[in-house]
Amino acid sequence: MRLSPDTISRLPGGVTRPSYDRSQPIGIVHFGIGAFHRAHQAHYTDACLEAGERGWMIAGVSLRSSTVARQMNPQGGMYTLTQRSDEEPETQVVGSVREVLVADKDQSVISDNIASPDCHIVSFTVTEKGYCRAADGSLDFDQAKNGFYPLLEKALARRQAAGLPGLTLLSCDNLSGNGKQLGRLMGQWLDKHSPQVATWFREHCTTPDSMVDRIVPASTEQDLAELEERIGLRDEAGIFTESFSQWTIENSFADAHPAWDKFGVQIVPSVEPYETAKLRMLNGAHSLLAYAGLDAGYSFVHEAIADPALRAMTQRLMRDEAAPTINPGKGQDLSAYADELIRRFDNPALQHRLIQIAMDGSQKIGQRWLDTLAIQGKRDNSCPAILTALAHWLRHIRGDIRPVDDPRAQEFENVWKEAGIEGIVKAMFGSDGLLQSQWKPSEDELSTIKHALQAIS
Ligand code: CS2
Repeated sequence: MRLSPDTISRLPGGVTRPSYDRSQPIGIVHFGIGAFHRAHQAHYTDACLEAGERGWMIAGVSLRSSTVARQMNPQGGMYTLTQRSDEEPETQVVGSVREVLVADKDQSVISDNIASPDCHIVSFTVTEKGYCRAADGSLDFDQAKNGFYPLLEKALARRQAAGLPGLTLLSCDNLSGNGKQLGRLMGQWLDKHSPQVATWFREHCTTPDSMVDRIVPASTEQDLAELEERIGLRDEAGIFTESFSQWTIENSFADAHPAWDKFGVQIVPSVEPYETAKLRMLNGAHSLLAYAGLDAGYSFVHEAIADPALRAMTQRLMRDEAAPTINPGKGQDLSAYADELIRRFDNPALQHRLIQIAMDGSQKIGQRWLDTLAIQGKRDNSCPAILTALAHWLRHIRGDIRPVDDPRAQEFENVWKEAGIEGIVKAMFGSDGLLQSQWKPSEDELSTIKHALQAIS
């Protein structure tokens, strides 16, 4: 029997469930309703609703597939969230999502929701590639026409015409200056397609930066079967995560927002120090563990981090290479942060797959590794852990070892074929290389990567 509003009364007592009215207005439209959103923003919003706030139900939007809609809509938008640690798993039902809409077939409902006076926030977890940036960081209009941009343009135009307040567009993706990037890219889209809306957008809407953090492995059939065994109902949309959760948002809202801050969310003048620490230390370490860990034959983060050589390399990346590039905010202790990250990576109950982290490397390594290299390079400091990690990434994208899930996979495979092991490092990172960034590698750095690559090939 499936989890749904009609069946939740059958759940065992230990599983908490929403007691609020779920027919109240939709205040948030969320693009990219994957596992991360459900473990994070929707969970904080559920806590606000449970505490008696009204008007913050979420309409989720899937941009690419109808899978999540098929999982959640028959359950009335409900799903369970299970926290896994070394203690008994803790499961609760989250009720803040009303329904899941699919971009290409529910366009008018999505637009109605955003254009409604009840809506105050449009949020995003569309992953790095969902912002449709060209290699130089500007908007790639060709890609963007299949993303959220045209939908949002139409809905914003309706708000403008109706004289409604602007919206907070809240990016919750792992990009540096995620809000600033969203504002810039959305502005570029509107300048080209609706200059009048562009002016209104810049005057009335805001795009706060935010740092989001919670490790959320993709759920497996085994997870769902065990859950069903434990709670007596089948939940096709069940999410499994760690107990840790963090959200820091720049205090720049266009309009009302849920009192997320009552549930641990920090609303601060600038997110930058938290965001850079998270991207360069947590995500930077994750990507290193992914590529080097897969090459060492591991499947999960907790296995890779238990390997003494990989553990030492991870510590070096976080403490010696990334941390010195971060200006800590008030009360931010980067060494304690690194300790905590290692503890989180060690959690065997999470079963976080390295291959999940390895995907979309072309979109990730800029803010995770190359920014650190750029800053350390200017100081004449070398970063052996990141350079070794780059060698593992290059090996990964060769395309003949394991499947490469990356929007640029084909391009990379072709370059590998042309350049071979002798030329690949320069073809990727040299002055005319495919991956242009702030980091201008020295000859020494290029040859360190090449030697590391030869050693693992
Ligand atoms: C991971 C992140 O898949 C990845 O690239 O590094 O999803 C990571 O688990 C989250 O950012 C943690 O907050």
